[in-house]
Amino acid sequence: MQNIEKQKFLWGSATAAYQCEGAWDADGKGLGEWDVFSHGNPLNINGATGDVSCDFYHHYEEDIDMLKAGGQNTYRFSISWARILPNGRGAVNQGGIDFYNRVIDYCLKQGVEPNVTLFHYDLPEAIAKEGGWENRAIVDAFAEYARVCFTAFGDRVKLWVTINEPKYYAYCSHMVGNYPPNHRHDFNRYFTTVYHEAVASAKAVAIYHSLKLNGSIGIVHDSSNVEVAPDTKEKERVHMIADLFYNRIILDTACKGEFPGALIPLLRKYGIDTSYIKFEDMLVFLQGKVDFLGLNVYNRFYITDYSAGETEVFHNNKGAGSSAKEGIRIRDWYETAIDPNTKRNLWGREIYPKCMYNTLMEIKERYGDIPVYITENGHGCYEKPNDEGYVEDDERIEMMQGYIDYMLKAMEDGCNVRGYYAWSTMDLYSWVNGYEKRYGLVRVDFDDHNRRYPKKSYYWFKKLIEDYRKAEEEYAFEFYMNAVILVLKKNM
Ligand code: BGP
Repeated sequence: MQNIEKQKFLWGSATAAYQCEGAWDADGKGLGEWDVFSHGNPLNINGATGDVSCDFYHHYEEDIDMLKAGGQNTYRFSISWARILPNGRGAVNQGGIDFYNRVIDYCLKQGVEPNVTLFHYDLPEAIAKEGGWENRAIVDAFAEYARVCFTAFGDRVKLWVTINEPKYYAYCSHMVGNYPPNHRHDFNRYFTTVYHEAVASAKAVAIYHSLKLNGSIGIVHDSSNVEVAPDTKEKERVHMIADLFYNRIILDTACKGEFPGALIPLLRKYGIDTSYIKFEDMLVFLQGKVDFLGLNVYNRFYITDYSAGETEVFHNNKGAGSSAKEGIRIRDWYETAIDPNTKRNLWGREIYPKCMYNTLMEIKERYGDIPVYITENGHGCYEKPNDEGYVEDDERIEMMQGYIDYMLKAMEDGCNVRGYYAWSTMDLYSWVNGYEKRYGLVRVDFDDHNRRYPKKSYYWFKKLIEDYRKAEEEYAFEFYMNAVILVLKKNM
């Protein structure tokens, strides 16, 4: 299991620390920003917390067993920074190290490749209090944390991710305002955060490479390939700005080691602060190029010309309780377009499987043959189990099959995709949406000791993996036979 390069396609599923672990104050863990937010901030509109969640902390063996029995050979999870460094930096918490050692060792024992993310939204409160990602000091704190993790787990973990969705995280924290520290429409904070995340990620990549641990490291981007509605007047301009805003600030720095130059004049023109951009960071980007790209694929970014009105983001954390459609309008830049031919989920997010293909082809065109993992793809919905606790989630199956078919098509067309992770391994805390919005392949009964029940999608995914493996073997056999025939012919 240790040599990813020689490995077969990885099929697995994913979770994140705050969303599934629970045990929020166990074994020396420090306070996280989400612990504070979920305990009483009025903006936590559904009132749920990750205090217990599905209690992965105590159920990890059961979850990994289930995953393995479902034919999955990889598990993506994240480390809680505050579990490892309760104060964000300085003293290391042995309780945290021990927990992740147990999880990693159990994965390896079961033949499941761990894919480990260092930061998935859950900032230690101590760092948040210093200004979090807005404060340049976080770059060194993150580097210190990354080094502790590489040193403790790098002998066994061969797939690392620095940061999960730097852009979407900054977007929710500073544009939507639904994630802590809950700022709204704040471009200065948004760009400062994204920039510091990009620098911190590049630094962690460089540290990882310097340690020569014989694995690979990447970043996970929430892929929002920009598509412009056909009747848009200023197609090129709109596309260029949105692509800088959404994608290039992360992808160019991580994959090319270059900060997208066009962004600086754009920000200045609109009075957005650029003082945090340092000349010396350009070297950091160059030295911190990723080995692979992780893509969380949910939707595209479909836009048109700005029409009128102030900058506004539209978001729905109430599901069926709200009719809001996910979108944005940025004064003088662009706004979300509504495609009348596509469906939306109950949280107002567009369902558009073809964005999987379009994203992958765009990555290939821009960044060449870089290995890509689909680090998340899934479908959030309300669910009702039958009397046996079984959920028939046909809607999820249909949706995910569509995305996977487009992934396979992109692979046929030359995209270097190495693995796919369903979001999520089991039901878990869906951030501000709470627990009603479910994503798991395995149902969790939060009211009955967190009992696990595989859903219909779990069995569908298992069969899909089996069929894929069979095809892989047949192909390998055919390839081998053709090679034998060729050698025989040559020697005749
Ligand atoms: C991704 C995040 C995950 C997960 C998923 C679903 O952006 O990386 O943590 O939550 O989206 O989003 P949500 O739970 O908000 O519906």
